[in-house]
Amino acid sequence: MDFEALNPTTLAAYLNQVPAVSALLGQTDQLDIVEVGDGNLNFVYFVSSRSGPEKSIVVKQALPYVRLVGEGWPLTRHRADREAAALRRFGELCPQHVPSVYHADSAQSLIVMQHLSAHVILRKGLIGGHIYPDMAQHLSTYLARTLFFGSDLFLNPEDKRQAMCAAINSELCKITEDLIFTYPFDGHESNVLNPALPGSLIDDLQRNQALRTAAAEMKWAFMNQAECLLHGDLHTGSVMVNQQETYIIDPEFAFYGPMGFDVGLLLANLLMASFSQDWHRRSASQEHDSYQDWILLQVEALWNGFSDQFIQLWQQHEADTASPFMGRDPDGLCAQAYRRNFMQKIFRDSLGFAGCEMVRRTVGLAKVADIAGIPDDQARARIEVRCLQLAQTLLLQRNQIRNISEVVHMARQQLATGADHA
Ligand code: SR1
Ligand code: MG
Repeated sequence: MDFEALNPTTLAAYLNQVPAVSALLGQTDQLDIVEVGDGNLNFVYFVSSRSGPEKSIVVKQALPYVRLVGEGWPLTRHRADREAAALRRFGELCPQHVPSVYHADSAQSLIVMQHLSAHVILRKGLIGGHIYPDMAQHLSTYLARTLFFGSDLFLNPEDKRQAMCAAINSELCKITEDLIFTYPFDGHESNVLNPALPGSLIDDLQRNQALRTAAAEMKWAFMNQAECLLHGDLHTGSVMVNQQETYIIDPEFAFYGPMGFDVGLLLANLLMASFSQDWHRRSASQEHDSYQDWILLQVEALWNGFSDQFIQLWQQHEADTASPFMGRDPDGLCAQAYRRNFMQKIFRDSLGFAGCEMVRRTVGLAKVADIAGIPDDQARARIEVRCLQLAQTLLLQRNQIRNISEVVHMARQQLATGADHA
């Protein structure tokens, strides 16, 4: 069957032919199908059986363009293959935090997967002021397992090179190179600026040599540090949660890149979520100070949990195989020093990537609902200023900042004093 952009009617006919779907939903000619996608790229359908609505699946289809912009921004459907492969790989490495894939059809650029019907998008949950007690721990486990087991610290290097070639995702990497690392800093016409943002801050993004250099260094790292298979777009809109569980969805940007990119995007989106509570607190007329700080505590817990688990996996693997990455090391002290430096490098990269993500979500094309959803330009600008100031600090001081507590301390300082420009 040639590629066809499906709609609820044609999708029902299609799903009727898929044995894996029949096995899950039973009588598949009685389906309720609703398009629910609110992402920037693809179309997403919830599909349930009319006779048993508790039986449901998600269908995601990539069309040959960017949904956010329409047919004026063509994009091949290759990303659906990348996403299906990444979901399967991450599902092997961390099944408790990755939705199951039931069926993938490369010709239709379509994936049928587990419907997380009892979960919400983390970004929405955070905007709503909800606490998820295990979320940071779950995310750190996902990061530690996918990043460690996907790297040369664990894989046979030949296998890793082969996997890397198979995972090339050039078009989507180019989107990231442009939208995160280039356009926000060069005043590109696709940027979207809040008119209430002070011009001096925007000028600084374009003219501050140290800042531009730092952003270019992060772009270079993104393009050249093929350390392991990444999710590639790990913001809080790519996470689904409830009080007990956490799932990581939407890895269509997956590619072999620097570990700190996945970590940094999550850190940045949590920091922006915390800053945005200035408004959500006010608009809801609630006292949310401790909630704002709860999010900052998740920033700390996420990094510390990731770092501890990554090192544990590494030590355990080397103990099990008696084959240390660096070669024989009788008292283990050299390996210990190497591990310390290795984690420090991921930390610095994470801060640099977090800074770029915070800049692009503030001045670039693709926003975050936590902040973009604030209707009052002045109130939004006060939060955007904080984002830009912290982002600059992270980019410029990433090699001096010693630990995640310092980052959280800086964020708290921003919350106390940082909005004077707006
Ligand atoms: C046109 S795509 C814009 C953004 O949406 C995706 O979720 C990625 O974050 C990308 O940068
Ligand atoms: Mg996405």
